[in-house]
Amino acid sequence: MTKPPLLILLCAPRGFCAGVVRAIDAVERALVLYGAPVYVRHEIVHNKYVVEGLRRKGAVFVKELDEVPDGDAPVIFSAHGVPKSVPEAALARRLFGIDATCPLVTKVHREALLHHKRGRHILLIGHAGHPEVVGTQGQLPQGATTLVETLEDIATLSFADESALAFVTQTTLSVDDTSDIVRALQARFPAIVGPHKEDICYATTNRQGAVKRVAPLVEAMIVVGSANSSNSQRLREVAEREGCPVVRLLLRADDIDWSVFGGIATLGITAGASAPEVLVEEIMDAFAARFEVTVETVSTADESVFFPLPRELREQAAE
Ligand code: 10E
Ligand code: SF4
Repeated sequence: MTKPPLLILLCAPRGFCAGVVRAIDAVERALVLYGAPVYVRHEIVHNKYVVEGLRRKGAVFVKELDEVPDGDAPVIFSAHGVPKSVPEAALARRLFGIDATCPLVTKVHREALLHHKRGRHILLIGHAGHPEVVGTQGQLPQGATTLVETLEDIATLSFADESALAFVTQTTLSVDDTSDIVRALQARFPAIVGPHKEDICYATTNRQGAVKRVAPLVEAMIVVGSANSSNSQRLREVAEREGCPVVRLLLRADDIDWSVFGGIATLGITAGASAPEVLVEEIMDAFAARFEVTVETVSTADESVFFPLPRELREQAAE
C-alpha cells in the first residue's frame, strides 16, 4: 500500500539551549566524578524523559533541600534558579551544593539585586509559582518585588514612590505579550527603568521566531516538550496565534493522537529548550512509518552559545 505524502517543516533553532546542556552535563559530570547518589533539587530541566534518564544513572530528584541527607553527596540546584535561602541552607548544613542555574537567569538575579540596592521597587514580569519566578523573587527580601503576570494586572498596581521602580522578566516568556506589558508599564510609570527590551533569553526568542515562520505554512504543528515547560507552552501559544489550526505539545511519539494527525499533508515540528532531539527523531520516525515524508528545515537564526560547567565540576574535571 502506498503511503500518503507528508511535508515536514522542521523549525531551527529548536530543542536544547546552552543553559539546558550545561545543567544536564553538570548532573552527568557529578555522577562520573562523585558516583551515585547525586541529589538534584527540582527537575534539572522540565522534561520527564531527561529526568528519568538521569534517575536511571543515579540522580535522586528532591523537591526541597531538607529531603537531602547530611553527607558528602553533591546536591545540584536546577537550571531555573533558586531563592538565595537554598544555597544558604546548604552551606549551613555543610552540604556540597552545586548551582546549575543558567547564567542568563543568574544575570536577571543580579539585575534585580542591583535595582534593589539602588532603592527601586521591582516589578517582576512572569508566571506565578514557576520556579524561575520563585528563585528571582527569592534573591530579595519579601515585599521587594511585585509580580506582574498580565496586562490586566497593571491597572491594579499602585506604589508610594513611582519614581523608584524597575522591571525584570522571566527568561522564557512570550516575546509579544511581554513587549505589550513592558509598553503598558512604561506608559503607566514613565520613570520605570529596566533592560533595553526585557530579559527573555536568546533561545526563547529564537525558538519563537522559527515557529512564527513555520506555523502559517502548515496544517498542524507539534511542539516537543513537557507540559510543565514554560518555554514549550509559549511555543504552542505562538503557533496557535499564528493561526495554525492544530497545535499539540507532546512529550514523545506515544502521545501522538493519530485521529488528529492521520490525515494531514503538511506538519511543522519544533521542540522546547528542554526537549532532547532524540524525541524529535522518534516523532519523525512515527510519521515516516505512516507517510511518505519529505523534511525541510526552516532556519531563522544561528546559535553558537556555550556555557562552561559550574566551577566545582570544571576544576575537578581538569585534575
Ligand atoms: O519551564 P521553563 O521553560 O522555564 O524550563 P525548561 O526546563 O522547560 O527549559 C529550560 C529553561 C530554563 C531553565 C529557564 N530559563
Ligand atoms: Fe538559559 Fe534561556 Fe535556556 Fe533558560 S531557556 S536555560 S535562560 S538559555
